[in-house]
Amino acid sequence: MKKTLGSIIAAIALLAFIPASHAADVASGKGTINQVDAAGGIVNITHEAIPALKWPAMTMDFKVADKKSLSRVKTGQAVSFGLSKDPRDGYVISHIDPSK
Ligand SMILES: [Cu+2]
Repeated sequence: MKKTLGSIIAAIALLAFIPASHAADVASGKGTINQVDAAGGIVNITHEAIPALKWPAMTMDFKVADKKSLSRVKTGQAVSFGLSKDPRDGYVISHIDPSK
C-alpha cells in the first residue's frame, strides 16, 4: 500500500514537469518584436517564414496564451516562439523567449 502510494505520487510529480504549454505546439517561429501589448496579451512580430503552416515571412499581431509570457520580452528583441491552435483565437503564441 505504501509502495503503491509512493509510485502514484512519483507519477504525478513526473507529469507536473512536462511543460503543458509545449504539448500542443503545431509550429515554431523566429522573429523580431515590434510592439508589446502586455495588458491586451498581444505582441506584434515580424517573423520569418513558418513552413509548418505554409506562412511566408510577414509582420502580424499574435495573441499569447499567457499574458505573463510577455514580461520576458521587449520591443526590438529577436525572439523564438511556439504556436498552438486555439479553437476560438486561431494560432496563438504558447511560449515566447528571447533568441539565444
Ligand atoms: Cu504571420
